[in-house]
Amino acid sequence: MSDLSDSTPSGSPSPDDLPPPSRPQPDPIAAREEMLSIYPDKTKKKRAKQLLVNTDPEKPAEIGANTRTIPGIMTQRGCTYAGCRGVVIGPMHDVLHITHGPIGCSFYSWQTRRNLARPQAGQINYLQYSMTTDMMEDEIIFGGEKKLAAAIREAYRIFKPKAIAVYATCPVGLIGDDIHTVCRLAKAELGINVFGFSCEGYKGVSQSAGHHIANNGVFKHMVGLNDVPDAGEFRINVLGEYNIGGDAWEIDALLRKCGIHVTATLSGDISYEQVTKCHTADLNVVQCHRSINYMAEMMETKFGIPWFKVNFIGASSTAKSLRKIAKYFDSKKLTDRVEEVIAQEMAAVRPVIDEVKARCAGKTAALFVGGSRAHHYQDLFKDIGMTTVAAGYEFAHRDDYEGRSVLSKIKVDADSRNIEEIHVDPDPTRFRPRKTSEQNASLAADGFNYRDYEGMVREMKKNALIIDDISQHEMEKLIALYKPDVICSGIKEKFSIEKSGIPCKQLHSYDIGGPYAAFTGAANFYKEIDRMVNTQVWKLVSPPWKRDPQPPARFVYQTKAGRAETDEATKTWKAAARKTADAEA
Ligand code: CFM
Repeated sequence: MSDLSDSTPSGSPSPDDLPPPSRPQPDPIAAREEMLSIYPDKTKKKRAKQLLVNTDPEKPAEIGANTRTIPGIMTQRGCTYAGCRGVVIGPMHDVLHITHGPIGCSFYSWQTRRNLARPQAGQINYLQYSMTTDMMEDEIIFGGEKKLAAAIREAYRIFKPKAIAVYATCPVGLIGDDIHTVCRLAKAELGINVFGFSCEGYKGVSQSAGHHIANNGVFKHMVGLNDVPDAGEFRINVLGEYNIGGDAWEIDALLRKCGIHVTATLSGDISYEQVTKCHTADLNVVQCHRSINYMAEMMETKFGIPWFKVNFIGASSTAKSLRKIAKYFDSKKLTDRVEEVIAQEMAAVRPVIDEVKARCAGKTAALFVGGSRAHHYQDLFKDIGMTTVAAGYEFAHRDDYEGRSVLSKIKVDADSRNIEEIHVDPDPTRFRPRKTSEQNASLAADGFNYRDYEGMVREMKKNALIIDDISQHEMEKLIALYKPDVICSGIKEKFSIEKSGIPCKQLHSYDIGGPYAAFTGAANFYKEIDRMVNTQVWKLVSPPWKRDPQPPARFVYQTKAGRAETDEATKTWKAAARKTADAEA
């Protein structure tokens, strides 16, 4: 049964309720084999673990995730510095962010992510600036600590911020600059909060390591500095929401309409002050589990704030999330208000769904992005009758695919051991359980779960392809074999996808679109996808490699049979090239 058929959606529709894809689908096992067939044996063995067919959604198979990308493979991933400075802390708009390193890292993290900020009156916004120590050869050879100290002083003199965060890039770790001592001394000298992050790009296998480092630093240096709670009832934090394209504003407005007060959104359009008092809230809801589950856990241990997973992407998922928050607070007033708001919002969204669904049902999508959106956005597609035939994360861990029940089984390898796990104890004076054990028991009896993330795989259709850290080669094969109606990914893949005649929706930046969160955002997304999958323009695309094909590459590692096959393909290519040349002469 589709939850969107009545006025009170309770959750996202099951993938089994979707209309069958209108185009015949390839055999997923053969498709997987074909994607893997080009790799040399060792690479193939490793990629095979990261490329699965969802044969039993109820019992997700073990997937290889959060391991190093094989050199030579074109990956979508970013670096640890990007995950720390760019993703988790970068959006804090009145913290001054200084990148300690050569100019490139700073330049490429300068307003490349659409984490919008609209500071309140009297607040300041430093996000338009890119500050760096601009390390040169001298500092690489003789050390950059003095230059960093000078940069902090200079930035303080000009801007007088409340806090300065310093980020180490690769060379800083290699030469051994001690940024933490520099920060400590600057903090004593200037009397403001100054702290550093050892988030060198190479620290982990992807930006995911940077999330963890950022969570640790924010928790150690910011959370808990201000014990004065906000006024207002039903105080929550929204964790893992970064206000891309204005999403956090949509969520905030919706919650306010319900009478729920957001103390802090970590980290979407957030001020330093909000971070310092987020431990005074009564509940943490987690939108992006991958980037911030560490913070949710640490806040629960130290301050007693429970957390659960929500999803404000998709109309039905948003309604479900609101209901769960209302259930947690156990107030008739709040529950009634939430139902009223859902009814109002759905009345506005339903006509859009009906209209769009009529044109989109049966179409297919493939999603390859980040560590949470490849999952969450499937709900938006389900709402309009579209099936996700293949999906994967860039840098998620096994729990984001298979659910948190596998957490204890995840092997700790050398790369993950590299990232500090900070030990947290209950705060001697400020630990305060938000619910009594009787209240929790009654919630549990009602089927209510805390710390609940079931992961992506359970919500995907049987036999869908799950591909972790997809390579460019696998993407090209996927396009050739599946011809999805739309692919969601990022800027690095966008143009090769579109040159293949398939529209690409960027799910990192939303291109120039958004917001897509909550009810109004969902309607925006449905309309955008309708436009993209139903336009005729993609049929007119003739990619340059069709007109001017390149000779097939012959790899040294290929087997005799494989080499013969490429030689044959080269012969065909030569003949075709000769024909074109003759025609032109
Ligand atoms: Fe979380 Fe994000 Fe994502 Fe992410 Fe990111 Fe992002 Fe993302 Mo780009 S925090 S994991 S590291 S939802 S920047 S706002 S879109 S890859 S899927």
